[in-house]
Amino acid sequence: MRFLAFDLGAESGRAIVGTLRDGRVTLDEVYRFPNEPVRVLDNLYWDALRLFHEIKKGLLLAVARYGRDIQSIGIDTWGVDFALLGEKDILLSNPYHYRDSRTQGVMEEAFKRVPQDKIFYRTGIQFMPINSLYQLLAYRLQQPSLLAQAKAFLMMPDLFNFFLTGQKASEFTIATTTQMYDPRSGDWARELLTSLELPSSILPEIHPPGTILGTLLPQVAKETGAREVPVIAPASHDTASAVAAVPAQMPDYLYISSGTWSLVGVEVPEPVINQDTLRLNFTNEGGVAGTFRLLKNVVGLWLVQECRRAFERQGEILDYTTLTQMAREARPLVSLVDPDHPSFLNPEDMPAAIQKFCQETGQPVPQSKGEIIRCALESLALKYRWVLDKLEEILRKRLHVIHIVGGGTKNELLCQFTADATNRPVLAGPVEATAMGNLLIQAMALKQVNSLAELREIVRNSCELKVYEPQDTSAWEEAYRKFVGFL
Ligand code: LFR
Repeated sequence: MRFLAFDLGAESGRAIVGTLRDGRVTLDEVYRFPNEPVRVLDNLYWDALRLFHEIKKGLLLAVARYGRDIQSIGIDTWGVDFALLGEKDILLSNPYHYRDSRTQGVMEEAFKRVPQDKIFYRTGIQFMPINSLYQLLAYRLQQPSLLAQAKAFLMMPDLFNFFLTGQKASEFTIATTTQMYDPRSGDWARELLTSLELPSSILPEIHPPGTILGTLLPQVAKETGAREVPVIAPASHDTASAVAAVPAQMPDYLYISSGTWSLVGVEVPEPVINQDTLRLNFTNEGGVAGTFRLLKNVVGLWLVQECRRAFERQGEILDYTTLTQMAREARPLVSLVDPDHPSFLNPEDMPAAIQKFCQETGQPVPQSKGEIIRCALESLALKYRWVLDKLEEILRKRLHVIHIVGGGTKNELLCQFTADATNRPVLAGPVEATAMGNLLIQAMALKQVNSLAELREIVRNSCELKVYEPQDTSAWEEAYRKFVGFL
């Protein structure tokens, strides 16, 4: 059977056809398109209509290659961002990018009205200024008349599903990223929203991952040559689809979904909402098959992506392989940064921000490109170690092995650093975990896969895992002691 997945990340989107046969899934990327945010005056937006256009183009190309074989379509995207629709379902604005600066200070405004711990005990979600809750509050504080016109709130994948099917619905995993969902009641946290004077009437009904949302609208089918196939909500949050496809066989593992962000955590049967997770700012996002994802957002390869863009602006176009090679040749463990320091969220010049952090903390300032990238990669690995330590503390058990999935598995230096910094073996792969999860959850909805365990078995049968054993751990232990001083 064949399924079509759209996986939209903060840098690019892809249309991938997956074929499930004899307990294995094979992937064919039929289309890849850039997802470039657009800065207009002081704000940063997603180009939602362009993205929908690209989705239709991907559909057209998938149909051109596979014809009537495609059984269903599923979309996943990054979390937290949303669109507001007004009368006659028009977009009231281009959806804002989560790195837009208008949410600065909004979280603190929210705490004045509802205490921070109350928000956490209601939602179980970590505090990040990018959360939809604070983005929606920013609308109320800064553009109240626009918010008053809103008839519907749709998270990004929900928006595209609406454009494809005409059905307004929300999917559970993406809904949890808002910090507006109450995992205990299984509904939007309406009381919390009311306390913040936010309308909950605009929120659509929430469906579990693997729900058939509707069928492709006739006009979209006509435009693309597709059949009127079902549109299925996979785990609509990209990280949830990726975690579903972690090829783990044994319990007690840590996963890292590695891309622009590194999402570092464990799968749990229910949210862990207590003093520890509040104090350490961990999150409980929704997962597949009744699970939750207890994790932490670590600023991931964003650091390297932004350094690369800065070098490009200085006239040097370097690919990731070259940059990583330069880092490999630099001296180890000289200077370290906290990757999640607010100064790295969206700096104008990432290498300069890294240098500034080192200078202000009295460390040698990395000078060459290799030194800067090495500092970023080592600091990421040490942050993973910190998250691992804290999770073991919260769960009161040892996590024996680390699974890294996603695009970041291609960075072998970072995989090795992760093994070294954590003193745990690392199993890397698959690189396409998100697409695999998306496709196989569609297969689950169509009764071709029976359980999450079977889904993971299919992933294991469909990819090679690369093993990294820890080396040179004493130097990393020493570096870790220094690193935690910067947090
Ligand atoms: C990863 C991701 C993270 C989310 C961040 C922002 O692509 O979805 O899980 O916290 O993007 O939406």
